[in-house]
Amino acid sequence: MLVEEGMEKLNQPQGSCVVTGVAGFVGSHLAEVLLSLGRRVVGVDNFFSGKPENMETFRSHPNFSFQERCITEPGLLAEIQGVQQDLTHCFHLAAIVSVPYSMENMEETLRVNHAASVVLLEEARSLGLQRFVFAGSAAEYGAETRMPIREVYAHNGSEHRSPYGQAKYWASRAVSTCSMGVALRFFNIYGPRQDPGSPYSGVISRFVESARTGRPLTVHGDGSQSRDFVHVSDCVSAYLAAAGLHPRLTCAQPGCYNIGTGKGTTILELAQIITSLSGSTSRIASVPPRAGDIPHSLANIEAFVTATGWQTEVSLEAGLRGLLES
Ligand code: UD2
Repeated sequence: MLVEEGMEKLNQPQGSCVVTGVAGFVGSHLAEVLLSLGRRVVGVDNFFSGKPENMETFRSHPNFSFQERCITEPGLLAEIQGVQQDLTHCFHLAAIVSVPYSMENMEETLRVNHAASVVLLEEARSLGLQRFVFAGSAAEYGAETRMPIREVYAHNGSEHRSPYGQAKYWASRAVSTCSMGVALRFFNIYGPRQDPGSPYSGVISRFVESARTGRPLTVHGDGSQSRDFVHVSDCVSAYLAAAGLHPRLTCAQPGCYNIGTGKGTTILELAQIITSLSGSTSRIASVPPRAGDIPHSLANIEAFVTATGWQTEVSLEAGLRGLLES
């Protein structure tokens, strides 16, 4: 649908896009859609957590080129522009993505997730790019208890629970106060290619893998904690709208926006939906609560919906069915 609508725009002059973190779960989906809309994409990744296989569907696309580089390298965008002179957009998704890793590597996390992001933003501005879109996070709200969470709830005095949340907040603040910057604060993203491999992988990827293999779905605590699960394809649409590249939606004004569904699901409900949809014989097992877990996380998405006309299109049930069938 998105691709067909985009085809109408193919004859218009188009610039190239940089996607950092292109070998990651979300970055790879974004690159795929940008290419299908006729954009040229320069992907950047250092494979710290990204994987070459995530790029399989577009690695040899004629409009795609890849730079195995680290975002902390100064002058990165200028160098890319030296080769690809028509850069118009930078989607900055590369980051240290593990919250537990950030706890043990605070300095590195602040350097990569905050300092390098600000340098990249400055470069994008001085090179005259039209838009810099940043992957922020619900972690920027720290221990917030007011639900649903509005963008203004994150502020300089917020109590962040990890260097990851702190760094994302500082970077989002810098991006959203720049005249070409949009920071998107994503809640719990799920979808194809999300790695189920570690205890801190997204709960949906873990539960789907367990249901498939007949292992128990391990629910931390009583399962009454809830999250706002948003499908990766809706996140990609949000990126496009933030950049003014969505064929149907209005371009977002610079600023900071929540991206979620506005609907909460408890972890116990989630486990039940997955076992029921999959027809799995896996049982649901209760394990001790996870240290540092927040009870609830729910986005107020009014700001982005009003700014762009964006709506989520994939219900949790449809998204889970898709994952279970893949
Ligand atoms: C999300 C982000 C994290 C950070 C954080 C900020 C993901 C994958 N992680 O962490 O990067 O932005 O939000 O608040 O989006 N659970 C189980 N069993 C499992 C795995 C998880 O019960 O096998 C529970 C877990 O205890 C938690 C909930 O599921 O209550 C969600 O866990 P998660 O790791 O998917 O995501 P979250 O919200 O902790």
